[in-house]
Amino acid sequence: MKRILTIQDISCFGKCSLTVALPLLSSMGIETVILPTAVLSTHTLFKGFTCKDLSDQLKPITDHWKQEGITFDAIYTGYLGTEEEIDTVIGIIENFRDENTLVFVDPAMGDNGKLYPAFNEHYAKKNADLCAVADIADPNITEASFLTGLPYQETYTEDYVKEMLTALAAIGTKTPILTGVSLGEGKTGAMGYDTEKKEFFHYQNDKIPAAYHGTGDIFSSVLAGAFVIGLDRTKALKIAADYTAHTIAETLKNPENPWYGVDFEATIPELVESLKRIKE
Ligand code: PXL
Repeated sequence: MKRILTIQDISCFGKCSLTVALPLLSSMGIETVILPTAVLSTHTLFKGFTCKDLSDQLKPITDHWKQEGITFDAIYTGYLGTEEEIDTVIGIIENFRDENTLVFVDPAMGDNGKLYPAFNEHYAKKNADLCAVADIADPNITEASFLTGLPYQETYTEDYVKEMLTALAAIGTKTPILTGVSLGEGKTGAMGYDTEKKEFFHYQNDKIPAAYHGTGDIFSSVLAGAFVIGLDRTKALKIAADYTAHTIAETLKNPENPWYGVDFEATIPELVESLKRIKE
């Protein structure tokens, strides 16, 4: 069984980061080791959230793993808290990576042209150091614009997306994948750039007219998992994008329609089924 380490916060309530990554990766048949960077009462889009930073625990925990000889097929990072923490996480990656380790970075820090409340531009720029050591990094357009310094655009051409991907590659990411990319009316999906083969690739499905919090974490968790189990990039993008779209559609049917996160629990059986089909 493949083993992944995921490093992100625990938002106790709110369906994001570790409370999403752990069940999704486990359901994909991957042993999932967690390293919580902080414990928050809710994610930061609620007012008055509490936050206990766990940065000082990261080194003792990972030192213990080293002593035990624990290794990982992949390391997947998500929402982190501070610039110092980014440096600590880069150190952990360097300490545990070998030539076969897949390093997947979701530089989760903003959406819709804005940073999340806990962050400033300096923190955003610091995330470029983390993307520089990534095999795959999957920012949305907002995050990519803070990482590269290119202007954020709500409406854009395919050339803009390619320029953004080229700028992300220049930071050092081997395969940047830009998420939330629409390449046509009523469509959404992702586009990536393979720096080794010098090839762009993309996947689009129908856009569902609804926006929920936490969908980025769902997409990243399934995409990271898909790469870990060895799917090629076309299948990996398809399964992550289709699962996210399907989950949003199911959430829309829920009369309570929670704004704070999607009903990914309801769609896990379909994820497992579609994984079986796509592997055949
Ligand atoms: O979904 C990304 C995320 C993860 N963790 C925390 C957040 C957010 C987005 O707001 O606040 C704590």
